[in-house]
Amino acid sequence: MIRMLVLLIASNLLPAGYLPAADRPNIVMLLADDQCKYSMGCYDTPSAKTPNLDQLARDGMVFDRHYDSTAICMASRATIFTGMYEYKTGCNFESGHLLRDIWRQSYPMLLKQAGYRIAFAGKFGVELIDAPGQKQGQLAAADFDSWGGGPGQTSYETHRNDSMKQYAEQYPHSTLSYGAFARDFIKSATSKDDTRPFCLSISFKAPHHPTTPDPRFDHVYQGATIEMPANFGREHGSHFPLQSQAGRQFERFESWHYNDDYNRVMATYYQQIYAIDVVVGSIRQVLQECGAAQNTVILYSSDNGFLCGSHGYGSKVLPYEESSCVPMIVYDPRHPSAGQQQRCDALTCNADIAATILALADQPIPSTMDGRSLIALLDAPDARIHEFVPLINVWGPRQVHSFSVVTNDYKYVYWPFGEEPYVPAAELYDMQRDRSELHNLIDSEVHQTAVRQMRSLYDLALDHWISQGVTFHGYPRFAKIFDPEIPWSDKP
Ligand SMILES: [Ca+2]
Repeated sequence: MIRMLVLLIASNLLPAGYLPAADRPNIVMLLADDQCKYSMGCYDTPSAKTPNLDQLARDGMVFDRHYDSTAICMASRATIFTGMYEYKTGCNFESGHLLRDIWRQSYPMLLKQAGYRIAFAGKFGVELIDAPGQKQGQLAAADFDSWGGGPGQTSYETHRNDSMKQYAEQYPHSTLSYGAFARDFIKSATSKDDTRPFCLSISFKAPHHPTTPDPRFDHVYQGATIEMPANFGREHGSHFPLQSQAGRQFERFESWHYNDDYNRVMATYYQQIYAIDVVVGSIRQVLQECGAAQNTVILYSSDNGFLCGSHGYGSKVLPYEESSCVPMIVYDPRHPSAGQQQRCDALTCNADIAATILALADQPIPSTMDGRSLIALLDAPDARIHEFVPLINVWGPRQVHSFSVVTNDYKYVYWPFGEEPYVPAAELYDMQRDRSELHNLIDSEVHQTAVRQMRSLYDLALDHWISQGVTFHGYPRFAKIFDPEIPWSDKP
């Protein structure tokens, strides 16, 4: 076998960097949609019933400071696939689709080139176009060896997801259908007929609105009492700038009934996550049965977090912790960290996922990627891989557009909108002492050194946008919009 491989490499029949399958792990990348951290036992939420995710957390490493650099579905998914921040993918709901040239540098495509068998199921979240501005995009179904993905938001009703119809009778609710897809794919990919390692990516629709829990789990949270976060309610958001109230996040505190029916709303949200948890358990079970458990790395995260009444807001997009800082677990059974119940408080982000997957597959990480491999943190959880991470929002009403930088110690938020009655605003939060973001320190005398330091990192982040950002889909105009030195009246 080895001799044959040497011959194949010598004759250029295998891509550069190819290693025997046995030396490279399989990879399972699991992504929830709109899941906040206070929905999992392993993130200090005792009322959340997530036994399989908690077991994965104990077996692997839990990341406590993992940010989605854009806290909304489409842009975050483009970043997860490509390892690049939104201003380098040019991809968001109101901006435009993802260029095929950029998609070719995504982790699924690079793994495919490297000899991996690749599969995707669930909400794909982006569409591919050949040139900037093209309105109608396509899914990447043909690029995958196995495809259970769907366009747009997909449906909770399995029979409505064309590529998943074969599971509809047994699993009418989509969440469990993705578990069935995973089972079939893993069985096939680990059969003797295929010696390639595999990369399986599943993007659940859950727990995204419209709230649609699988009725087979109605019993799980019956009679449960859900604890409220310490910063729950409008009284804990009065220090936020007016801009933050201009989007739908503000009214959803009431229209989604966090204010007057918290227990029921959260029990239903948790019930949707419970079904994901069941799938996580079943995937680990099938990996065990197929003899692949010891050579399969599992990653778990969410495309954005969720404000479930914190500060009197609902939903996502805003730069605050509940919306931007999300669950992240990495379990590499081959690594010495496995089973050590380790946690890591280093700053990490969604752009790191692609870099991590490439590093696991022993592939070079393209220099265009902003992400860093998390393997360095598995090796040394006290290490640091980012000095700061940008938090971007250019979606929704202009009032809500914001650009922020977060470090291990602080978060600096800038709101440029300055049309009356708004005035441009900035915030500073102490991430070591005030993770609930209850005290805006921007005007605190003793914090002015920190303000200046964070402002210079902000300037660095904006310089990166200006020098590296795409020149299409409207992204260049943010160079001026996010420059705090330019008055609002001079902004495009
Ligand atoms: Ca989402």
